[in-house]
Amino acid sequence: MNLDRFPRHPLTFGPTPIEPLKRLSDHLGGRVEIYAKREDCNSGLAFGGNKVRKLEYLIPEALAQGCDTLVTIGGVQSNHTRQVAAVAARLGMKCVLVQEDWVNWYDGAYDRVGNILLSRILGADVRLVHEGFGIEFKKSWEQALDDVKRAGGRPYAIPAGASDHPLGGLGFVGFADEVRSQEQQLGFRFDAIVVCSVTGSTQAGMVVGFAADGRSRQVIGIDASAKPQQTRAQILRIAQHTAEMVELGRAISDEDIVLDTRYAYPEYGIPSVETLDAIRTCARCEGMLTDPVYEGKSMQGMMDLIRREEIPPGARVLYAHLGGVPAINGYSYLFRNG
Ligand code: 5PA
Repeated sequence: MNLDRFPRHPLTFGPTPIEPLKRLSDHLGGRVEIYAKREDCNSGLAFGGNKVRKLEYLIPEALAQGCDTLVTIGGVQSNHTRQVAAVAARLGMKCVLVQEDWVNWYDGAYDRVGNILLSRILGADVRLVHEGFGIEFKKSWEQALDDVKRAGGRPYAIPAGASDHPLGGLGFVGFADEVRSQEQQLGFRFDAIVVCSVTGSTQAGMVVGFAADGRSRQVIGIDASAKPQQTRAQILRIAQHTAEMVELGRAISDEDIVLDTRYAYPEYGIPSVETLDAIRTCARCEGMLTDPVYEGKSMQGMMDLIRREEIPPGARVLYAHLGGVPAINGYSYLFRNG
């Protein structure tokens, strides 16, 4: 496998820490050891998160092509768009963000707090578009790219979640390499890696990276899209393409992908009672915050898999914390009593 031949523009602090979640492990019966890898603390760029790690591999291409404007898309409370806005600011580029109505949530300040607030402060041109959830290429995004071109700019096109892009899977191949060297220091290997999936390149990169030592099926994706067929197909497609790019040495097939579809209910962007319980439990055991859209659902999934012993006693579990906490400001009513 060869990741080093791809140029990387450093935007993160470096390898992210792995820390034990001792009190959460005890709370769940003490039969498994839970650790968290803190991608949520990976960068000083507007709170960081999983997209910054992916963008490290896209930005060299944007710079090489002489682009002056990053153009991307997400929901109103997208973490991805906020991270693209911060990266554009750091690089002295312009940024156009298409923010669609991906989530049926009507908190009064939803489009003024959290991620979208930060993106506006970061100087992005934020465009609200009334279209529903979908991880495919959207007309609104293509329109924004055309607008930049017509105005004489040079746009660099970043699809939703920086996923369906030839370089989108590389960042999380690097994540797996990083975990492997941290495992050497820790003196053990993780039996399961839990990751939240929506646009798919986070899990796809991990699947390829962990396939290198036979652990693709130990990457447990927790779907948060509530459209799991689309997400699963996208994970597979990105993983297959990424495996070829990094010369994994074997093809990735559908059997390499584990995507648990039990926790995305009631729909994308809306937490269930169980999601809220998981957010509170993790916060109160560990002081570690998760959000109602993504990490709250993967936290809920991990806790349930441990309780059901589908993650068996004795296992060491790595929870990939991918960021996303700023969105919690858009859900304040749910937490008005804590
Ligand atoms: C997101 C995505 P993937 O999209 O790579 O599958 O990652 C899922 C995910 N956790 C997990 C957090 C905190 C995330 O932000 N966010 C999207 C966004 O627009 O923010 C791409 C959907």
